[in-house]
Amino acid sequence: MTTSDTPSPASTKARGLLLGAAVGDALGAPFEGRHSVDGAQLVRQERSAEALRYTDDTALTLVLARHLAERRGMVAVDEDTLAGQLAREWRREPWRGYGAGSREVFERVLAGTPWAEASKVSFAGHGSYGNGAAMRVAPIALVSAGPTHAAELARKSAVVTHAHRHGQEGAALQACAAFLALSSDPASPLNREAFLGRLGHTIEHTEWQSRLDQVRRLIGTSSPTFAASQLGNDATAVASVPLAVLAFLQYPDRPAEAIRYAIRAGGDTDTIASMAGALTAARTGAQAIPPEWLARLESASDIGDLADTLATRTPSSR
Ligand code: R7I
Ligand code: MG
Ligand code: MG
Repeated sequence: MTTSDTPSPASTKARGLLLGAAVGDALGAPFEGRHSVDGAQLVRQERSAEALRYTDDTALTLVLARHLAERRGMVAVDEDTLAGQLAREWRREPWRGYGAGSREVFERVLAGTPWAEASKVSFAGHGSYGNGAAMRVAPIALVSAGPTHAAELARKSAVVTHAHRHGQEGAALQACAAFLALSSDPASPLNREAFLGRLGHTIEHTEWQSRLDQVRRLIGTSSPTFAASQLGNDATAVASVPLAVLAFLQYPDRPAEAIRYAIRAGGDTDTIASMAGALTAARTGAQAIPPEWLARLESASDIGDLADTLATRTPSSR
């Protein structure tokens, strides 16, 4: 906050990024795993007076955000420290709906196995290509000097749990997208073509390039369920991060609509809505998130304070 208590633009955007992630996660959580979600079900969830509880997506996003906030003046991501912090968060609140592969990694890390070994044990020894590294990565954008740097830091933060290349590339794509969203000017229309071009330039893997081409073709009229049928909507990185990017590109100036689009697509609703919410509200700022959602969100005030701390952090050079 500034001295006059008016949030600075950087604070408003940082708050948007973290609160957008948390509120998307919490709104999407009850629908995780559904084939699709109809409008009436979503309206009931939106109008309920119940508290919005977040899941593992936000719990680990906050761990990474605190990790970055603590490391002012140091290398932005320290893998050994981060692996322990993530694992301890799982042990503190294991009921938040963690993926099986991540649970296995955390158990081993807490038992003393180095993360480089622990992260390779699951899935027949090649490690996870789940979306667990992408779902937590958005705060990296707040300390990055540019989109390539965001992707590099994202891969460093991902490798401690996701040894498979696709798990890491998913995180790199989401972090790069978050950086671009955060640094875009909400007063001017988003240049979607330039946005996708920059993502494609940073994430070079051919599988991801073809997903970005599909996203480009789906922008416009495609319904959430059709988009999910083309891009996937499950808990793997390659079949979830592109759909979140599409939700953002459909509604870059309306976080609530981007979150609704992601949830209506079904599948991994908490995670895809969380990633879409982080991107959209990083561009617009937190004031564009419906205040009645934030009023119901668990720990919203603490999340906002953490965002303020990160907003004052200058980009890391490493
Ligand atoms: O990546 P991860 O932490 O999962 C995050 C998801 C989000 O939806 C959260 O909301 C939470 O519900 O979990 O956990 P992993 O178990 O490593 O990966 C997620 C899922 O991706 C796995 O449960 C598998 O279904 C799938 N998956 C794989 N399937 C086959 N082979 C990930 N890696 C593989 C693989 O190598
Ligand atoms: Mg979850
Ligand atoms: Mg999920």
